[in-house]
Amino acid sequence: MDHPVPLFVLIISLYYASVFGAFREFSEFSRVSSNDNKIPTLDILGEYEAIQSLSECSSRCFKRPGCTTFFFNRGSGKCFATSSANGLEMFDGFMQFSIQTSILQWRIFGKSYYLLVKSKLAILEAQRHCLTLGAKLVEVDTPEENTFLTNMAIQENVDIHLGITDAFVEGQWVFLSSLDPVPLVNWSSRNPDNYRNQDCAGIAGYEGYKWDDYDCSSKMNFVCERLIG
Ligand SMILES: [Ca+2]
Ligand SMILES: [Ca+2]
Repeated sequence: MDHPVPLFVLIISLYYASVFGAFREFSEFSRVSSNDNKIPTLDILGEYEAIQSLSECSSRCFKRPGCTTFFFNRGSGKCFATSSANGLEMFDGFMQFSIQTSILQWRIFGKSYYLLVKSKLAILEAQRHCLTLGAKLVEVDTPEENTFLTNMAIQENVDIHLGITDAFVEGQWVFLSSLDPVPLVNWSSRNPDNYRNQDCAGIAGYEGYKWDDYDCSSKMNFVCERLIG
């Protein structure tokens, strides 16, 4: 039996590191060097003091719906989150960063933001990618959330990973981030079949958008989930 338990332990510790380390790994933005030493005067969504790092400033912006760009002054620790770069004024020490448009497609449902990532990765890489966004691989808590995700998969014509595994105890499905038991399932009629030790799962178009368990090295599209707040 080839169980990828160490990988999952790694994922979980990475997840907690991201929660307590306040989003160290944001990388989905780029510098707009033509706007060095300027600050915005319009469309400001948040103005923050005593910000320790660029990633902390970026996470303030990521948490504000509508934020597309932010301005950070490393020296003074001041950070502006804005929805535009309108009405710029000169102010020494600031740099502007623009968030990549792919990151702006977060959808709101219930208490979370959801981002469909249209790139096929194995579950470990998918979880890593979500972590860099201050999020986790989507974990379904309610039937309503499952319906929301199923509809997303149907509309976008994709299969998506779910943040669950039974790698620890065969047949006992738990959330990747907490190891708590999965409270509801939506398996297709012939799954989970654990064919050749399948310990990861997702919403599968080829199973009528019900859940299928599959090998953890399977590459699929995926959804990152981030709590609002
Ligand atoms: Ca299994
Ligand atoms: Ca299966």
